[in-house]
Amino acid sequence: MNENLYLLLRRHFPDDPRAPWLVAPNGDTRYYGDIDNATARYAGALQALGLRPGERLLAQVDKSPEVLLLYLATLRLGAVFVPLNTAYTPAELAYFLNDATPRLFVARPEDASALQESASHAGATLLTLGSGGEGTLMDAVAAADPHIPIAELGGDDIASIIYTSGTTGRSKGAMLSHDNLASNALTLIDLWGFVKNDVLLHALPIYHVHGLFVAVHCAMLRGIPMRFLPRFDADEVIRQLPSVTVMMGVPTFYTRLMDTPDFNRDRCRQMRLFISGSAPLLAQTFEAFFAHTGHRILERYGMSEAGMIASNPLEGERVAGTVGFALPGVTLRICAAEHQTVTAGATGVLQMRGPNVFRGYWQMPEKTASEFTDDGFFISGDMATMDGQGRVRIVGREKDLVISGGLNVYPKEIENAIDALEGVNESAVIGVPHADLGEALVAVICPLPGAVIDPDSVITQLKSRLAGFKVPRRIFTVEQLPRNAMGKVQKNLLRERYAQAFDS
Ligand code: MCA
Ligand code: AMP
Repeated sequence: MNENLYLLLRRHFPDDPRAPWLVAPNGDTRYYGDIDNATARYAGALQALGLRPGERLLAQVDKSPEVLLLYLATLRLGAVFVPLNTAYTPAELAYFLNDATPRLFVARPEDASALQESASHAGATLLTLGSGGEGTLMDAVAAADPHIPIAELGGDDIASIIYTSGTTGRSKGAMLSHDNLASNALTLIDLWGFVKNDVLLHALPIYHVHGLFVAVHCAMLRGIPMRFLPRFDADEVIRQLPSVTVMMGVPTFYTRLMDTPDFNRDRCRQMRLFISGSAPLLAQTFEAFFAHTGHRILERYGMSEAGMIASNPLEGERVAGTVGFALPGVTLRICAAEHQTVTAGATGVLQMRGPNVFRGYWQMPEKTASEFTDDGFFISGDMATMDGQGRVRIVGREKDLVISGGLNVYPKEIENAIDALEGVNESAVIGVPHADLGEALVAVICPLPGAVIDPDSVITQLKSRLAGFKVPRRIFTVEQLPRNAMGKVQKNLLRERYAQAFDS
């Protein structure tokens, strides 16, 4: 049987070709009945440009319906879709191009000249796609042969590589198979009770598992429309709420909505479900949202390496501060050192096994092996507890990771960039509480003797190298970083010292 995910999605398209698929804020609508012809043409273009099964297509493009067609066409061809955060700078892009070695690289038209050299160096053909559907990709699509067969694939074939940052400062590409994506989405449409008359509000970026796979696959497997916003904008979301039934978001979406005057119970009257994930949802946000709207946000837990892993129930109690139970088919356990399972309620590292768990890191077999136990469980790096009923609470992270507005930042990468600046002896980057973003970055810099650090200049220099969300929002200078007896920087002390950095 051909296990190409595109075929699974296509089997669930509504019978009515005029069933809406994507509806833009201005009402422009794309229809389910047009997807198959459009993606056939895109696939014809990609093949003519040299893309073969198993080869990578790297895309750093603004959110638009065309990007979803590009993704679906890549699946059709059996090639591997590699989406990248649009905030990455050309310097960061060079790394991804050299690591993924894509056959094709699709960039925004305005970025093309800055990226051409890196693309050529990596052996990739550069194409452009603008948010209005303009660019050289579309010229190729217009001229394409639309009669390309759908690639015959097994479930283990790789559909996508999602880059996640790493503790060493080097990003790793998590390889997700057609079966990983299909099994997770099939589970979620039942678990979250998607029905034919649902409408999904889509305000997430489409370069992560959350916005691209969880949201889009759930909608397409039920054949329902998505209100497709270019980005999260609280006013636009509030305007759309009366015409949708389900929204997926990161906690920042919910705090921003509550900070907006027009957001009230009446706007949410016909909502069936608000889902939150990618970062911890504070119990106070959960309670405030309930008081504000009468809705209990359904919190779930996921990772790029495993899609959705645990979820609060649709029916039954949604408990603030917990992420609910393992998804059907997923086995979770909490382990202490040497992978011994701890007793119910005790804290340890969350490990998982199931059809959702990825096929390894792209070209990093040793790293992959070190993140799995001998009996095949993936070690998440999240600290958690599980009660006697199997309800999971994420209580911390073993990995040195900050999650800001739902985006992951590994401090090591930022420290490396700061340490390379003139006058810096060493630095430590931490995440501290931030009302809007959950956590925000603070850099504590120890200058070289006699050097003076200008925080504004540090920020300006970092912005030219790193994506904006990775640039610390506050910079402090100290004479010495606190260290323990082993010489390790005591970040817990720094987090305490700067805990109020963003209190207004
Ligand atoms: C933007 N900025 C940020 C962030 N986003 N700073 C810190 N953290 C952020 N998340 C900075 C920009 O660099 C810019 O800085 C300024 O904020 C304004 O940028 P803008 O693009 O206008 O920001 P925004 O529209 O307000 O975006 C905030 C956001 C967005 C809506 C929270 O970041 C977002 O949509 N986050 C969701 C991410 C997501 O989908 N995560 C899922 C991955 P300056 O002004 O200095 O230039 S995790 C995942 O997939 C797993 C599987 C899971 O469990 O879901
Ligand atoms: P990413 O690498 O971007 O896929 O992010 C995955 C990480 O996000 C997980 O390992 C967790 O640390 C975090 N995460 C996702 N969902 C939640 C949640 N509901 N509560 C707490 N942390 C979460």
